[in-house]
Amino acid sequence: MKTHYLNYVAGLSLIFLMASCGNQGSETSQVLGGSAAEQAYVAPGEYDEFYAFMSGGYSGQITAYGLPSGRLLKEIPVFSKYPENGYGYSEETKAMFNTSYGEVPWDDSHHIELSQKDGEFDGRWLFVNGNNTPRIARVDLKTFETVEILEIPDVAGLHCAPFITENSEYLVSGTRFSVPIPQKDVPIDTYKKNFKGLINYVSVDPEHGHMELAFQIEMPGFNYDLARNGKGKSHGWSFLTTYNSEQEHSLLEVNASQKDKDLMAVINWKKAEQYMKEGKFTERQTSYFHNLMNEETSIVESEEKTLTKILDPKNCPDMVYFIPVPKSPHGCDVDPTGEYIVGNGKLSADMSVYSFDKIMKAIEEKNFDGNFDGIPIINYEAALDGIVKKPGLGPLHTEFDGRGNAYTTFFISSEVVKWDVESKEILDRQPTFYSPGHLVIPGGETKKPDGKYLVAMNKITKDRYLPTGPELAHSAQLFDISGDKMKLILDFPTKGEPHYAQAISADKIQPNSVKFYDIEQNKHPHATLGESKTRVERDGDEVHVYMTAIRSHLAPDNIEGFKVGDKVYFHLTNLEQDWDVPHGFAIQGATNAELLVMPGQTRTLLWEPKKPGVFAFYCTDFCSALHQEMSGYARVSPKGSDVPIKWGLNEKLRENEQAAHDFYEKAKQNANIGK
Ligand code: K7E
Ligand code: CUA
Repeated sequence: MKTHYLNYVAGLSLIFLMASCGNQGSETSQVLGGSAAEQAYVAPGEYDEFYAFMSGGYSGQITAYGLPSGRLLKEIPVFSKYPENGYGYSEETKAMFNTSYGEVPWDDSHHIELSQKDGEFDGRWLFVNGNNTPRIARVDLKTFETVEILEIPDVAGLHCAPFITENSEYLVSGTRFSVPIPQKDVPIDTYKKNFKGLINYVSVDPEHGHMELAFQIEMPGFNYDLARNGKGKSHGWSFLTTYNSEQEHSLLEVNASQKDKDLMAVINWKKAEQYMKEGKFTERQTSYFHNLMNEETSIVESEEKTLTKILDPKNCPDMVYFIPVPKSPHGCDVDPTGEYIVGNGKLSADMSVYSFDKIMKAIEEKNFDGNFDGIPIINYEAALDGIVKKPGLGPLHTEFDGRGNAYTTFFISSEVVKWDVESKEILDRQPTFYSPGHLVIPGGETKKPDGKYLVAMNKITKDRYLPTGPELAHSAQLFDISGDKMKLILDFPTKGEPHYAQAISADKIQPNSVKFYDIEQNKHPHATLGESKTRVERDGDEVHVYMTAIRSHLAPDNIEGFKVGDKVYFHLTNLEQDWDVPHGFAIQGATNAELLVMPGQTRTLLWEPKKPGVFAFYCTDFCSALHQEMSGYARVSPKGSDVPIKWGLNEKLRENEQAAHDFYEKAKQNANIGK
């Protein structure tokens, strides 16, 4: 969000600084009476009504909160490696970070999109963008795990992403920075001649959710900022705000704010589909990665793709239009009926609301004001439904309550403003503390919002929480919007910097939540499906340890014969078939991470012993009363030593599978060991 901040001209920044330093804390303590606290109170043992999924901004991750309590339920790692559970460090998940730039272990994520069916959330998947290395990720909401990441080629900064269509047909995105396409070594001041934009359509497989780059539309070299797709009557259309129609390449905060209006791109994607079918595209060689978790093995498979299909508006009439929007727009939001499209100009005093019917009529009547690179510019007045006059300063994002009202955040004047979509009349305004970016109403961008709560995600929190050094907690503020006036009922800190969030009724997710992975379905090639199959195998310098975990021991727990310079792969299978019994694995000298293995799952940690000795390993998750006993030893001998590979658990160390088998057969008879 600092980028937004920098975009404001100096004068407005000053206003903003003054506004946010005011001592407004005392005001809220009055507002927050006992009844407000009660509204956000979820008693111990009770569940929240909604899940809220917040992007982590520069953390690259997603966090899941309960609403209305604001309780943090989970951090879901997506674009950044996560040593807490080994995501991105385990051999199975490393490939999730493959890109055309090599391994990229972090990113900046802004926009969450839940999958939709008929314009409503269906609770199946969660999509989020990677901003810096342009990518879109998919999280499976049955497991809250990132299962797929698709890179988008030839774009720079995938901020404008991933916006979903009403049946999850496509995720629409646009390039934030225009660049030479294909990339080439040219002087930066040849921007106008050489730099181009792309709008990307990624299809989503309706059954499995798999993403595929369907086509890209070549666009003028602007900055594509945010988008929404039509719904209901406007289904089949996309609306994208852009800035820098000046096509400047330096000091954008001044140079990209010269014109009174920028342009909103309006795309008829059904038409684009038709042109694709007719073969009106060109193909270009490129490079991008598609990383997908194989559901059977639970291993990420990574594939480099080399071809993309491009539609050029010049060869595809009636597919792309522009509409003038107020200066330096940000959010672009479509109301639940699909009729109204709100364009927020950050530097404009007013907000423009467009009518889909009027846009269609203007197109039909060719009511255009010239064109940009051959793309018709629809007459502003002809497309306009009305203007929200003087709503506040620095409008960013708008959501809807399904009762005909819109709610817009104002970054500079630090408030949420409620207004009537049809009459454009302002109905209420409530201060936020301070400088909100996005806001979210559960289902607030769908056809059926659940207009009970609103969460404003704030950028500045001075004086709201105990200090935590130079960086203060980011903050969300929960409003009750069920009445005429919005009512602030809760502050809660957030992780990273949330940009967008989406919230969904818990009953769409809770019943499908997976309790454990079925071990019978575990097709991991290094899975160990039973303690009797545990073993250690050497293959040159590589050693594979087929290890299992069940309360409260790791098997084998004594291993000898490792040598300095070996690459040791610990393939740990968690044999539990019970809810919430992960086992962990850590070994001294490991320089990557620890593992957290879910019940029924197999995960692999690479350990490269550097010196001789005996090293302890243990379970890192306090899994039972005897968790502290869940440990073992690995003996490392010098390079070139002839100490043989041997392993065991409560037995004389053995060297081969037959010995293992015999041991466990006997053990079973004695019923000492379960599996
Ligand atoms: Cu307004 Cu990146 Cu959607 Cu930040 S963005 S707030
Ligand atoms: Cu398993 Cu602690």
